[in-house]
Amino acid sequence: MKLFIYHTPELTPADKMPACAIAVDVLRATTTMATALNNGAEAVQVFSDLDKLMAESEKWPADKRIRAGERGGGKVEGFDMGNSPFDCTPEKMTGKRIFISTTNGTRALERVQAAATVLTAALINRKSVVQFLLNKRPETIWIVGSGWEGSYSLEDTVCAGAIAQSLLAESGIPASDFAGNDEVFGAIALYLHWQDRLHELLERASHGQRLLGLGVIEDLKYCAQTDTLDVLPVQREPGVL
Ligand code: 3SL
Repeated sequence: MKLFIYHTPELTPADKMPACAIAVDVLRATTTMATALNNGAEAVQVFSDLDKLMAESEKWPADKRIRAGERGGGKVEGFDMGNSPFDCTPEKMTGKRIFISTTNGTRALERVQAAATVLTAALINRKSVVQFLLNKRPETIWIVGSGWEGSYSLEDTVCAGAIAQSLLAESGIPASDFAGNDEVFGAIALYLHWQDRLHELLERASHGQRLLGLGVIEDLKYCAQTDTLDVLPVQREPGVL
């Protein structure tokens, strides 16, 4: 196993794909997706384009679908929900297909959806992702942060570091063989420094600040929890987890 971390979709190599790609958007898309699947959603279908989402979801029975749309942190008008994990209750999710489009997270997933195996990860399901990787041992793994409109984000890098640190410790692979790029060491160092204060880190992060400014407070606490859900979002067909 060799791990590469890319901070944004724009920084991922355009001319190749790894054996396994993991899209991360801790605030909040991949946290919301993990919660939706954990709470009984039949599938999560991901779109970067809102019009395509509308057209595809129209083909699905109305009582079996939920349209989730977020732009700039807010809910898109006319959608059933925005991008809060607190909207993903078992009552709302059970048996439903979630058609979702968010500003950055869904773009990151689309960027790597041609990889042989595609997962999404957040802090809340870090352990399930690490366990899957330890069992499957893909030759190359990319963790791709969503960032914010092309810029680096602390929360995605700390999650990449949390995965990397655990995988490195449990795989027994020497660090020099395990790390495919310098970003791996940087992400592990960030995680080790903040591991006991992840909520504080998320509050300091620029997107955390943006969400707090919108009055989104509890979501940050929820997204900062580690290893709380035993759920593994795996792509079963392009764009569908
Ligand atoms: O950028 C995204 O994909 C979202 O997760 C942003 S938000 O947390 O819903 O504002």
